[in-house]
Amino acid sequence: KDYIQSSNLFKEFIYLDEIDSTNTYVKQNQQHLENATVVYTERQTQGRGRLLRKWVDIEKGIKMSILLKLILFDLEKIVPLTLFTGLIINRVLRKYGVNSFIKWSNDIYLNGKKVCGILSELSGEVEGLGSIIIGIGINVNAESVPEDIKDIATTLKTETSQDFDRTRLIIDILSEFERELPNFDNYGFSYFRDEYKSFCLNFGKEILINGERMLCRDIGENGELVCEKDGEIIEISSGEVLMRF
Ligand code: BT5
Repeated sequence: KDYIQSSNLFKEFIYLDEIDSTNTYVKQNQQHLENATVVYTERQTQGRGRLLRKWVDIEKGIKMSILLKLILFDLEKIVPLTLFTGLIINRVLRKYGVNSFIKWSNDIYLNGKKVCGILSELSGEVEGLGSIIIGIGINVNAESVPEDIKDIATTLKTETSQDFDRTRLIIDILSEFERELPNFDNYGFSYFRDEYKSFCLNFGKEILINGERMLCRDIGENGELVCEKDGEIIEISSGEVLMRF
């Protein structure tokens, strides 16, 4: 509350005990919500990932969505905003001493397992009148994750044996996001590219995109994945991982 009151950007924080999905909630209620409203829930019954995938609800975590009305941005900058968000979360976790990395485009990994996912959704048709909803799910203080995802997912607690103050973590993420947003707005993703690259797990590795195997060579100026396949360079835009309502 104190942070929200002193923040220039984030002024509204909505706490829900339980909801289907904070992204869905924001989408359905956005006409009545202020720019930069943060919606947080303790439990999601139908948490969503990208491309109709599910986000499994894990207790004592962070599940929240940020609504940004697009008046501030043009669409070209919106696309890498998700990468920016991942970078901010990775930076904050590292300040806590967590040895986290980014998996392109916007997953945070710890010891080879996913600890955070981000779902950005654009809504509205006309440029400048739409909005972006950035959904953030972080597995924080749970001792374990459900059996069916235990090979791919983990929690901060499991990996570090530490308990995290979730309020502090949320404040740190929102503050860092707010502090760096002007740089993102002025200079775009390229301002953060070196930092992103230094923590990106995909370099020099083979990755599977739409069933095709490619070698990841670089991260481009706008956050695109620069890949090589059969000697040919292919650029994959993070836009392809964005979803539209
Ligand atoms: C994501 O999708 O990683 C985006 C997750 C966004 C979740 C937040 S929570 C608040 C807001 N409200 C929502 O409804 N969603 C957002 P994707 O890259 O498609 O990854 C989904 C995949 O991650 C699944 O298919 C599983 O393999 C794995 N997964 C599911 N739940 C997980 C969890 N809790 N922790 C780690 N991995 C998980």
